[in-house]
Amino acid sequence: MPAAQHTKRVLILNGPNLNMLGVRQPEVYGRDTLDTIKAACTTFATQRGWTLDFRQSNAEADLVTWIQQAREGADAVIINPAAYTHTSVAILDALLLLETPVIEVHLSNIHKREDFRHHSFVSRAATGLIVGFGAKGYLMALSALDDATD
Ligand code: DHK
Repeated sequence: MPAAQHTKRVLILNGPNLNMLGVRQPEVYGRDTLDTIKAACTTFATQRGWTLDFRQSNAEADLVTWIQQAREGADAVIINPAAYTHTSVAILDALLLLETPVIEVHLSNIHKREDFRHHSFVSRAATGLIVGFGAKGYLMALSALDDATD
């Protein structure tokens, strides 16, 4: 008998200032709001029968706690750590606890920007990265999970 399959649970985490998308440097981050991105991701996930938990926090501690909880509560994590990408060993260490796929997303192409944005602590824990495609990057990350383990 095939093993019982459970619904894929995807956690999408967003770091500081991403709650300001739409008004925040639209020439860099685009005009989509986080709510619009959440709606598009929810539609994508629902079509596949996945559950989606989409969160944002300006606090590093929230992100670390949510990542720790994902050990039990999620089958895949998509994360845009925003500015914490370039500073947070704590978020890296939390992500290293996970055995699930981890996809790092950035709206902007961080390698085309200031030098301090070129380094990501988080990438050491990432299965893959999607950068520079704006809001579409979130859907590209979800799409990458289509083929990942159920
Ligand atoms: C978002 C941020 O807030 C910046 O601090 C990062 C990232 C880039 C993004 O492109 O999504 O440097």
